[in-house]
Amino acid sequence: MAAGAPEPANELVHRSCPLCEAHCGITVEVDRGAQRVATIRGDESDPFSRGYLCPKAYGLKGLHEDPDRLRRPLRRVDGGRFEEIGWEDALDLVAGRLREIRESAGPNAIATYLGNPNAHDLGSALFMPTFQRALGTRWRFSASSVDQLPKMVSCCAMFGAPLAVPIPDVDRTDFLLVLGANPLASNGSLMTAPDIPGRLRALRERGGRLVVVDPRRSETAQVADEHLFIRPGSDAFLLFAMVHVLFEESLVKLGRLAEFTHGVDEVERLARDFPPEAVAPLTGIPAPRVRALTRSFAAAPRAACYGRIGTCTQEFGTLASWLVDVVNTLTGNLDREGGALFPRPAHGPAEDRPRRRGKLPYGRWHSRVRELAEFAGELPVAALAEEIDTPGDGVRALVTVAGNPVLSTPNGARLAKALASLDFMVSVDIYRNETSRFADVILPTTGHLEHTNYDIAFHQLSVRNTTKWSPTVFEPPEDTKHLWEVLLEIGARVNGTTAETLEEMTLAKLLEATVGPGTACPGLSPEQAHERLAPRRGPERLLDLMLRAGPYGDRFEDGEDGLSLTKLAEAEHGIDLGALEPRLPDYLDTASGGVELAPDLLVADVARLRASLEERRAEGSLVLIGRRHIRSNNSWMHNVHALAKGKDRCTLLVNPTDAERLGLAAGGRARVRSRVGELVAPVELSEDLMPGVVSLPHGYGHAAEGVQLSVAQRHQPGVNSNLLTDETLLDALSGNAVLNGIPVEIAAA
Ligand SMILES: Nc1nc2c(c(=O)[nH]1)N[C@H]1C(S)=C(S)[C@@H](COP(=O)(O)OP(=O)(O)OC[C@H]3O[C@@H](n4cnc5c(=O)[nH]c(N)nc54)[C@H](O)[C@@H]3O)O[C@H]1N2
Ligand SMILES: Nc1nc2c(c(=O)[nH]1)N[C@H]1C(S)=C(S)[C@@H](COP(=O)(O)OP(=O)(O)OC[C@H]3O[C@@H](n4cnc5c(=O)[nH]c(N)nc54)[C@H](O)[C@@H]3O)O[C@H]1N2
Ligand code: SF4
Ligand SMILES: [Mo]
Repeated sequence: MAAGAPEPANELVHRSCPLCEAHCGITVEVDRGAQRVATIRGDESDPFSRGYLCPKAYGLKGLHEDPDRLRRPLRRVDGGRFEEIGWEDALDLVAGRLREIRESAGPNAIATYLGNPNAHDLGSALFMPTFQRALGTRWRFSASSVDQLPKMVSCCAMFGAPLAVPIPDVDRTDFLLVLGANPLASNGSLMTAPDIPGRLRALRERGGRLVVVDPRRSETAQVADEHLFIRPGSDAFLLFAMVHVLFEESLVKLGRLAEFTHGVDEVERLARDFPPEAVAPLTGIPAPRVRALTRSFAAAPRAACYGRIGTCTQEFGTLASWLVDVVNTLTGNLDREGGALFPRPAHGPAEDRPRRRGKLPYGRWHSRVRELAEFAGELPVAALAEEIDTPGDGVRALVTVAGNPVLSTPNGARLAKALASLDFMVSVDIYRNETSRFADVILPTTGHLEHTNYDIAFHQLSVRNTTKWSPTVFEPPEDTKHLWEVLLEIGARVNGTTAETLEEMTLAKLLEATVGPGTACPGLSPEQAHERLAPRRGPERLLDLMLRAGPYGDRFEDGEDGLSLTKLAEAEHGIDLGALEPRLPDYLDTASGGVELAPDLLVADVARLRASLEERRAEGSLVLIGRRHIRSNNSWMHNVHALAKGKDRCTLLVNPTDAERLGLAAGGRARVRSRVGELVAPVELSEDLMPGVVSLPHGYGHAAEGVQLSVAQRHQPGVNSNLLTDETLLDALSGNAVLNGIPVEIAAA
């Protein structure tokens, strides 16, 4: 600020926006007198987001002030009414019921479901494993299996860890091939990149090429050099055809990757069955265009292939996710500047960590009813309802944490019915919504501006290495609890111990892995490190340890200028740690130590794809896909007036040709029916949809009884698209739900 300028009346707090993966830097201007948010701006000094914001950031003010947002625990009393109760009573009630059920029916009678906001909350990320262990159940579900689970499976098999996801280097690539993602609306996923519009503009301004493969001419497709319509669910065919062309036309050039990549010959053999000409009837993309696309991708000096939600939430999600990285590897773009690389986040792990080199954490146990395989300790959420409503030793109690599965998982109607039949349910949630209305107890946690945060998951998935600390904006009000505190309180009470004991256990486990002989801090004992971390507590203490033992850390050496939480917090706009750099083969944690281009699990699944190729399923049937809107965030920002106002967004988009055939008119209403359910939605005509494909966004359907979302109910109630998605349609390998490409029948209503 210039000398002599008046002091700002309001205080400025710099932190990151917790709403989506981009985690843009925001500057919250606080009116301390009124204890209100005066305004929220993009932080121009944030080295990563450089002032960029989308409209949702401003919604944080409305979220903070929302009178419908819960501040006190609620207990359901007769007639479906809820009444406030004190924290002690609420926690005792929850723990008492969970203990009873565990004692009478075993730990697996309790299930957990974790929603998306857990990935945005440091306290949850660090203490959730302790909480899950305290409950002792194997029946763990999360939003992962309606999202990126296929990518986690393929990356774990290829690179050795579920989060070893190669990230497209958008800032330096010459060719970005996007399948099934619409970052102009979503702001990027498994590709943390604030200001996607600016970054894509820069790509094209430097002469780079953007190609989008999508059944809808999405906002991203509209700014691309080329858009290819694809039949939903057929990306694995397209990608295999590209691999076929790479081999057939001798375009494979692994470069330095050849030294540590296994299975290239196996991939060549598999791809023989998928020439572009054979797959064209399934994808709807003519063979010459596939050949041209492959040649130009291979010829680009630096190229990145990137697939997201559309390529995961489909029948061959794991194969498609794998093939994205196969294309990157075969063209030498894996782990290369301008290709797809592995970030090096400040919280670690450090390069000198011990490796696991273990077996794939897949199929070690199975769900009861359909025998679906576990992955990394979780079961597919498409099985949750049947695990409750199928007689036998099923799930009797459910703990949801920041999730709304009634609106976000397939066959929401069946799940709602199942939830109503549980012996006990607790929702750790800030709203009484479509899911938590079934809970016996709702435990709200502090608001997003009332706790510190660190974007631990998204620093791991960034297009650039950066690090940023988010301080609290408002002190939490009396008698409120942070999410991590609620988790530890429940876990402790269920096991007759204290939250503090569980916290110390969590720390001890992390200390064991980060300090002492064989670690990045060999000269320090866990006891010494424990002392050095005082007086910090909670997530902050764990994060300080991770940062200090991490790749840029001070390693607890005095006088070193490495990172610690103190140093990070002083850098209030965040710290730039530089562009992504090659990390292979060192980074890999596969059993062989190399890149597994043809892992057994994926190779075995190719038979299923081949069979489907032969079937040549009936064309002409209508299929449903989803979409996202920049002002919406899954199911839960719909109660903020600034975002919810405006025209109806929950419309069924229909191509005019289909509309005419079906007798639908713009502004009219359509009855949409699938195997599992039906709904009525307003019709919007759109040339942007591939004929034969209709689109309805997810996360709506707020009109249900018992829901306390008054703004959403008034402005954008919408309908629940997951009344149509089918819990029996899965990517058979990962168990991830198919949410795109649902067969539907449509008629005028
Ligand atoms: N048809 C279809 N379905 C989909 C998708 C799709 O594309 N199409 N997308 C899928 C994807 S990618 C995802 S991630 C899932 C999301 O699925 P979910 O995670 O189940 O749903 P969200 O809508 O994110 O709900 C978040 C919940 O957390 C609560 N919440 C928000 N912040 C906090 C907090 O700080 N503390 C607490 N305690 N609670 C909080 C909200 O009130 C809300 O109840 O939906 C999936 N469902
Ligand atoms: N504004 C906003 N931002 C969000 C969210 C939100 O709800 N709203 N949700 C956040 C979450 S949890 C996530 S996971 C990310 C998701 O981020 P994205 O993956 O970018 O999600 P979408 O915008 O749904 O884009 C998916 C695209 O896939 C296309 N598609 C559907 N089926 C197929 C198919 O079979 N093949 C191909 N090639 N394409 C297909 C759809 O038409 C759509 O354009 O967004 C995050 N950001
Ligand atoms: S893109 Fe929007 S919602 Fe996402 S972090 Fe940035 S401001 Fe928040
Ligand atoms: Mo997601």
